[in-house]
Amino acid sequence: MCYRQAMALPLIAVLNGPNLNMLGLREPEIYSAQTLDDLEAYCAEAAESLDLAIDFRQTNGEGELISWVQECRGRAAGLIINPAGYTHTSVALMDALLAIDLPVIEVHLSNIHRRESFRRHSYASRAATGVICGLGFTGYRLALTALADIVEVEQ
Ligand code: CA2
Repeated sequence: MCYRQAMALPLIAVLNGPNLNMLGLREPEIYSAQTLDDLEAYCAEAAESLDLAIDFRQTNGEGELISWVQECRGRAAGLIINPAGYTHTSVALMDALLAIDLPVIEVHLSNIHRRESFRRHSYASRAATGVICGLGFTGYRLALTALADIVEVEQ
């Protein structure tokens, strides 16, 4: 066993907000023809290649999403979040993200700047270290890559 394997891998929480459980079932031209399970498998494979562990979750509830963000404190090394519709509405989620003192990458499957004007504003972005949008599943892999770099520098 190599030295790296003997150590606990940094944990990255990958949190997904409302309606992302519908991935692959509707609007494939905007989001993806692949499902949320496919996205989880894609992230797990990317994380393994980067020596990261992930905790991948989806919820339709704002309160549950906020509780999961709070749980990251002291548990995770970083957070990837696609807040979905709460991106554009939730001051409470923004406050939770600001409070955890962790690197946060905000990811959107679609390019929120090419769509309706209400999607251009993100409360979550005020708390994000970085934002990736419009690249589909690839955005999650890029977010994991960025966090692998950030976490390594912090160690
Ligand atoms: O592009 C993204 O990832 C979004 O966060 C997705 C949200 C949307 O409200 C944001 O503006 C951008 C919507 C998630 C809904 O996902 C669905 C997937 C398939 C079918 C229906 C909804």
